[in-house]
Amino acid sequence: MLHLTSLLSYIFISLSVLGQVIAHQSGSDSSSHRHDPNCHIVYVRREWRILTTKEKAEYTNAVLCLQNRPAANLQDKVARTRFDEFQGLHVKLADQVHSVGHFLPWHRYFLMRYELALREECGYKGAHPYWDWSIDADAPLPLIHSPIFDPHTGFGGDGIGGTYSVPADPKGESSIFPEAFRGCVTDGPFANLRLNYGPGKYAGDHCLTRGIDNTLKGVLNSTAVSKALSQPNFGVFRIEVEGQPETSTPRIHDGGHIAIGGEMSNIYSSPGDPLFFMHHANLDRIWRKWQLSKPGRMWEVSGRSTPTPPPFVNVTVEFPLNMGTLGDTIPIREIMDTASRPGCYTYT
Ligand SMILES: *[C@@H]1O[C@H](CO)[C@@H](O)[C@H](O)[C@H]1NC(C)=O
Ligand SMILES: *[C@@H]1O[C@H](CO)[C@@H](O)[C@H](O)[C@H]1NC(C)=O
Ligand SMILES: [Cu+2]
Repeated sequence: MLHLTSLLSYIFISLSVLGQVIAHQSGSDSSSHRHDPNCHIVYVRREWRILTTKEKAEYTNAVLCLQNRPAANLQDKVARTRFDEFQGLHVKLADQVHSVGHFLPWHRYFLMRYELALREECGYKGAHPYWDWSIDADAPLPLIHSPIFDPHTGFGGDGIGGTYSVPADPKGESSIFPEAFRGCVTDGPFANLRLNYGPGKYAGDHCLTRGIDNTLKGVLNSTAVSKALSQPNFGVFRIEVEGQPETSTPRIHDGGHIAIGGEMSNIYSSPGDPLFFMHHANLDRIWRKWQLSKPGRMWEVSGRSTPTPPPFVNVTVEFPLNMGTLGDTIPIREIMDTASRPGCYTYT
């Protein structure tokens, strides 16, 4: 009996090891990553168009719930809602979390806290979805035909011209590009959304804006994603994903922001558009795919800690991720494997 038990556990361990190896070879999440003992459930994030109409409504209803819940941090005089608090933190930290080595880790953790808020405060039961824009960029039709912009089963469509006046930004402190602000979004679940942060560093009641730009399709297509995934180390991978100003032309991160336009085009206030989280979930998926594509890449991180010189340190897995009042400060190490705590998710 003892002999049989040890034989069985030997077989079990062998199978687990085999599972890990297969996961590395295939470069994707396998079932072996879905049973991490530290997680009660490992959620599988899926592409928006795979969700049923009911699941899509459950997600957008949870976001609407967050937009209707009062702000938790009374020190924040601008935020009126929990949703505003996520946008507000991004406004405050934008100059510290872009063009740096922790760009991808910080945004991964930011999404984890958003997903947790949807779940714990708004009863959302599913995994956070993502929008794979490369599908739409590869298609011959303009981006507005994407199911993500559907007024009934998506996030609503383009901004309507003449419905919004962009504030002047003479010194460029808010990085506002007026031509990206076509107008207010007037259909879909977020048609009546009022934002209190933005645009840029401005703060005041205004509508959710967009200005869809099809000229970015070439930087969002499957060729662009393959180029990012083929980068040989984290340093060049991160820059190839993030884009300007470290690259001279847009890449998949900034390209996605500019393609949606309006609030999304702004480096400070972009999380005012709920599509921010769908776009960044897709970038996070691409990073996870790169992490699983070769042994060792799961723990690889590098790059400067501040965008402007000096002083800066080189970012390592011990570098702290500041989440303000939205979550504890934790080291990058804790978010590197999304299939373990606190993330507890994978992608399909
Ligand atoms: C993606 O866009 C680039 C630039 O326009 C183009 O060279 C490439 O062929 C496109 N790839 C696909 C799959 O359409
Ligand atoms: C950061 O790493 C680079 C490349 O390895 C090295 O040249 C540089 O001296 C490091 N900088 C600091 C501040 O540690
Ligand atoms: Cu950002």
